[in-house]
Amino acid sequence: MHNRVESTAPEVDLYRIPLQYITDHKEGVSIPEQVEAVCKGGCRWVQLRMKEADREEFIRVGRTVKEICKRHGALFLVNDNVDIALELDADGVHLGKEDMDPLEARRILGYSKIIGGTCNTFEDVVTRFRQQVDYIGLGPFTYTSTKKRLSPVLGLEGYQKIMEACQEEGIYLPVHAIGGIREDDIQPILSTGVTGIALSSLLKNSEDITGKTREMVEQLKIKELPP
Ligand code: TZP
Ligand code: MG
Repeated sequence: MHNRVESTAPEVDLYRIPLQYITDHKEGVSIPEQVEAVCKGGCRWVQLRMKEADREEFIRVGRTVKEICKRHGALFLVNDNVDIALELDADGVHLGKEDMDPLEARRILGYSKIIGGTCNTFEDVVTRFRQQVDYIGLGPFTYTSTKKRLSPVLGLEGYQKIMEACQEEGIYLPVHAIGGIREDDIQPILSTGVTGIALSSLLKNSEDITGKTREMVEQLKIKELPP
């Protein structure tokens, strides 16, 4: 089931891009190499997340990643930092709870950019919806070492409850499940009404990043959406 409304970023229908790749440090596979590999596998949404990088390095890597995304027709979003998203003219920014208020980010980046926000509870979803984000990352599904200071895990039941509450309250927006997601989790998670999946370690740690991405794209192939 897909919940569908117009995105505030008018050019893109985010419901049609159900796989997001989130970069992470990996020995032996640079971030541009990761991005090239997932894009070759059909991923069309990349979030550049570099928790350890300073501004200069983020921008340097960001320029290369943006170029790769552009060549593949993939969205390029920046994690946390509105100022860097602006400097790189990224397609958007993903904001955590400690980051800038999405309404302020919107004022700075404008209406053509995509603004996403992190949520862990239904109350978070209500807050983000009122802040007019274009999509939310809802998680973590289960434990993951990719993120420090992890919020309580949701499990399938958590997604079920939150997605039901969204429907009851008429809250419709693209929702990407995130955190510790493996191949076999995708269909059960989608059955709760979640509209997409954000992956980092499953793809990054695969021996064949492109092949694994292709498999995930296939699993996430969207069916015809209602008008
Ligand atoms: N927020 C919650 S989990 C996560 C972020 C950014 C990273 C993705 O997790 P995983 O388990 O590596 O796919
Ligand atoms: Mg953040």
